[in-house]
Amino acid sequence: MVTLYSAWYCPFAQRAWIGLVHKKVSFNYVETDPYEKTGDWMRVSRGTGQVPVLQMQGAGLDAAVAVPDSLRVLEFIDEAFRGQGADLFPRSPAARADALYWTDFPGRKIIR
Ligand SMILES: N[C@@H](CCC(=O)N[C@@H](CS)C(=O)NCC(=O)O)C(=O)O
Repeated sequence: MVTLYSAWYCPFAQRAWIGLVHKKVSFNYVETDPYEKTGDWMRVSRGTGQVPVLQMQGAGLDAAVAVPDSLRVLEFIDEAFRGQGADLFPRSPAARADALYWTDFPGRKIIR
């Protein structure tokens, strides 16, 4: 079971959301106000208090996992659902490093 904690207006959450759709992963969408730092939310988000967070259990995983951060979510689902939907990142190490650099660029240089 896959759950995405998201906020509709958040470009980072939208990135994770688009990745799940691209990979053809079924998921529960949980609209969340990340600025309301309740105890539950801080636990779910592993202390980050930020959307997106992807929770997943079952489907061949040895343990349940909660993944905060949009880029980490994309990397995780690309690996966890390898062969399902389209690849999100290239397989070649050099092309992959380049794609990760540019995927990370907006968060580093534009939206801070
Ligand atoms: N580096 C994070 C940034 C996520 C982010 O900045 N999310 C904002 C909403 S767009 C948030 O949750 N802000 C709440 C807060 O910082 O308290 C990612 O790529 O997921």
